[in-house]
Amino acid sequence: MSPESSSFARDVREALSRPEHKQLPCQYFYDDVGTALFQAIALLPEYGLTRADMRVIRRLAPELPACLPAPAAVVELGSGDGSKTRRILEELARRQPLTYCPIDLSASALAHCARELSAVAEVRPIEASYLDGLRHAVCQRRGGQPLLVLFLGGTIGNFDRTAACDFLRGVRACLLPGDALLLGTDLVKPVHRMLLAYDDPAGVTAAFNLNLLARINRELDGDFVLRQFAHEARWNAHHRRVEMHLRSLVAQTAFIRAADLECEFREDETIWTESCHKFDAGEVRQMAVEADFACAAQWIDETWPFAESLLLA
Ligand code: AVJ
Repeated sequence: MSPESSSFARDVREALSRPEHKQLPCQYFYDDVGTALFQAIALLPEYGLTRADMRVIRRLAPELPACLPAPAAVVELGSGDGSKTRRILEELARRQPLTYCPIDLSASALAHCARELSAVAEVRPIEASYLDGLRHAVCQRRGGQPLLVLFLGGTIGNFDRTAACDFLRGVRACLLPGDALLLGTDLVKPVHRMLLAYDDPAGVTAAFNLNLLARINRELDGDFVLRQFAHEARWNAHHRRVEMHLRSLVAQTAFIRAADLECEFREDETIWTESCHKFDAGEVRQMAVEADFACAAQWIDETWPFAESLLLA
């Protein structure tokens, strides 16, 4: 077994054998099939998030150089979508040559990103988790030159609110005054709009969610019968998040050989697969201050409320 699939096996085992709510970590959505399904989600009329982020970035990119000390390096948490990042790099590269360090656990995502952006910046991919990768990138800093960290796309919404604050503090602890973080967050909108975005009528999000079980079958020799699970999106008003679940339609047992796990499900029991927290713009500024950043600017899309916030260390 590759080291990658053995940590997958370990996490699946831990997550599916807990006595409380079964919960799978959402980072495992993104194998090749899951990545392709997410790209399809981003094209759905019901899922406006990715297009809103692109619009916001198109607007902010030309304004960005005037908002911060000229960074010599841009570090992206997640290898990102080439087109959003390109906008930003192009504007910053007018002032001085740039190093671009995408951080991702997926080597193939990093390779794709390097191909897309090597014409705009010197690409130095870092295969690591976000904070480990960021620490590594910070060590490469040349002669006190400032860094800009990108965390786009609203991925921070996958963390619980306290974990999101802790994460921002973790990022801040790696940075020096003069460094900056550009942070994307999806904003609260009418509930029916949010639910439709995570339960589209064509069933693309359902396929994305179910692919997690398909991936366990493929990589960990599991025997989940996918037709006996249903995709479900719920709005949790207390936590202001959309939760994705997989509901077991019958009482059943699944075997996952490579995780050495026999997993029982009651009828209607769910596996909680993702949380997508929604914010309001003031709350993001507040979180920034709590993590010892100053919010220098915020750009918001009006059609699909989504914010990019520029936070200065
Ligand atoms: C990539 C984490 C921003 O939370 O909206 C899309 C992932 N999940 N549809 C999100 C996702 C279901 C997405 N992020």
